[in-house]
Amino acid sequence: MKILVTGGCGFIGSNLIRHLLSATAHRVVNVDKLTYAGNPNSLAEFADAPRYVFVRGDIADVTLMRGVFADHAPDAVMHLAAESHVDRSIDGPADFIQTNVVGTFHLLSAAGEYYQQLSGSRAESFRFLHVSTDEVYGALGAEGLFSESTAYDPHSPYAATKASSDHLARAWRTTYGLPVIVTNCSNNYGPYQFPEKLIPLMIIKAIGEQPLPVYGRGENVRDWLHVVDHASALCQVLQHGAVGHTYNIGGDCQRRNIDLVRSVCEILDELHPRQNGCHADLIRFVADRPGHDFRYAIDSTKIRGQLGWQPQHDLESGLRQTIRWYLEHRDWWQAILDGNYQLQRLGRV
Ligand code: NAD
Ligand code: TDX
Repeated sequence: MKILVTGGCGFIGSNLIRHLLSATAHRVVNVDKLTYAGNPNSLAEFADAPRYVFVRGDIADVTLMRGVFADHAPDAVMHLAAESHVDRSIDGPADFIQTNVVGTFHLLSAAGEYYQQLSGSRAESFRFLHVSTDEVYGALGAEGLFSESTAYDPHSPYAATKASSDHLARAWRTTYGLPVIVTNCSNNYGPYQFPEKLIPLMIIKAIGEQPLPVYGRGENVRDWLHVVDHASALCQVLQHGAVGHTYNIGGDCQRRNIDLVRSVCEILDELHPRQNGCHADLIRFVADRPGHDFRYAIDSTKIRGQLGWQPQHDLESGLRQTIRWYLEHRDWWQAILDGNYQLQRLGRV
């Protein structure tokens, strides 16, 4: 099968492509605009792989996307390209609307036109997998879980644009018959995550002996899933998911932010001890995020029961492996801190 992955130079996309090229026989066409979050270094080992093609491009460029479909004739789309960071969406929502809403619209249009030209078994097996987030459901109080039938109630500009893109994807199925499946996943962690997100930010700041900024009192709760488990869930849904269905993906692993940050500190105390004191001494409570959703938690009964998926990583060992990865791959994140990856990705150094 040839799979068109969008956003494949990002955190989840690069882990997904690594999984597709290492654990399956699929071919991959990766379309990525290379925004600040797109980093070809994350896929450096596949640069010349025969089953991998990289196209630098914007999903909002419908002419380019039509050309990609015509040239590469994919059997499926896994759509991950997005602006993904909540704090950035608060400071500047325009890019989020442009990529997540307008970009998804143009991608769906190009995919819909391409799908109309397919026939027979190729049309029957074609899938458009739209990858989304649990943030579309809003915030939970102390009790409850998000299920596939929870009403949408997005709060941040990021969540609102992802909700909008989910609705567009579903509309392309009901209106134009595009075989769409939607997934909504909880917070991911693991290797190659851009150091603006909580876990890599804390690891890198702690290694650099810098303050660890925890929003509010650190009581907000997130439900954590290792990125490799997300990748395996996406492959399972692509292969066996029912067209028109939604699958929630999560690791049944809720943690208060402060407890998670303390765990990161404890593991670092062991793997990378400070000369004086422990890493938790670096924790600082800072101003809260505006509109900060209190708790996310996913009910993943459907994907576990209907598709037989289950995560392979528990948080303790996954976190330890992730911290080890950041300690052993300083080059990857130091280039980001130095701004050099921007030049590397443009082929200038
Ligand atoms: P990321 O920010 O690490 O990567 C996004 C990628 O998309 C980058 O490579 C970027 O260059 C590319 N991109 C951005 N705009 C583009 C455009 N207009 N055209 C082409 N490429 C473009 O994001 P991520 O954390 O890997 O998230 C991937 C997807 O998964 C997103 O759709 C996100 O909403 C969703 N998601 C993320 C999480 C999470 O915890 N990170 C959880 C659930 C769902
Ligand atoms: O410095 C920080 N301090 C802090 O306390 C940062 C960056 C975050 N936080 C808190 C805010 C959240 O409660 O940690 C929690 C996690 O924050 P992020 O890593 O920014 O993730 P979140 O806002 O939960 O969104 C993530 O999960 C859902 C991804 O960024 C989204 O793309 C995904 O859809």
